[in-house]
Amino acid sequence: MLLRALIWDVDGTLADTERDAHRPAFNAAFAELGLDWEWDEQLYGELLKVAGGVERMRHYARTVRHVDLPELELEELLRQLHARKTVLYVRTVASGAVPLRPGIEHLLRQAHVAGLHQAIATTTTRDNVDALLLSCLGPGAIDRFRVIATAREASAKKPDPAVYTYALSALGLHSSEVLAIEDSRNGLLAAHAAGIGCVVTRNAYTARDDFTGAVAVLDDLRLTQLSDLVKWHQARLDAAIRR
Ligand code: XBP
Ligand code: MG
Repeated sequence: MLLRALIWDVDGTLADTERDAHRPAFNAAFAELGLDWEWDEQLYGELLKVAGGVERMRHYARTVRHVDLPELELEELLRQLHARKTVLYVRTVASGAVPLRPGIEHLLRQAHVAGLHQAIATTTTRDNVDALLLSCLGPGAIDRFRVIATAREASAKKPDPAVYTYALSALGLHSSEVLAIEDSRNGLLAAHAAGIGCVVTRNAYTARDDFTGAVAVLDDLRLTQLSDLVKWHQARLDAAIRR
């Protein structure tokens, strides 16, 4: 099967958003709502094992801070915190503070020139994706992606495959015609559970994750060409046929 589309993860893959954009936005929202919660860089790295901002805060509240609010009250607090955190995150990204990771822009361009479809599959919030694409790639960038699948389209977060199965059906493609690009074990597991091969571009938070089964594991994509992605995709399909 020919490679017909690339499906990009966002946080940690397109840009290093977590430590210096999501994390401070969570902390600022906590402070604004009068909470004494604060996530330092190390703690945040541990909390990243829980995908999804609301889910991450819920996990922290219940299992680290032992918050014993009734469920409805906690959910309302989390809703308010997350709405505010999203506003603060979008503001940071819109200021231009978060660049794309090395190699991303040229791969996006090569894929576009080669006629591949581009899609996004992320657990983050749609406003965050729009802000990042606009800030890093300019007006019109959003239209370069045929499908943008976010927490809005798939409420079950990675490693659940829901966001990938949504992206596949919106693209109208089979899993053997696409390649995912991810930075984390949760992302890799989500892609695999949807039957999709996955290239991993690690970052400081995910460098020690277990990426068994990835078609390639790299520290960044600065030296990666579209021809490499095509080659890895084909090698995966050939290996599947031999099995
Ligand atoms: C990363 C996530 C998100 C972000 C925070 O998603 O798990 O939860 O950390 O964003 P991905 P929200 O790697 O799939 O892009 O607060 O909007 O959830
Ligand atoms: Mg990610």
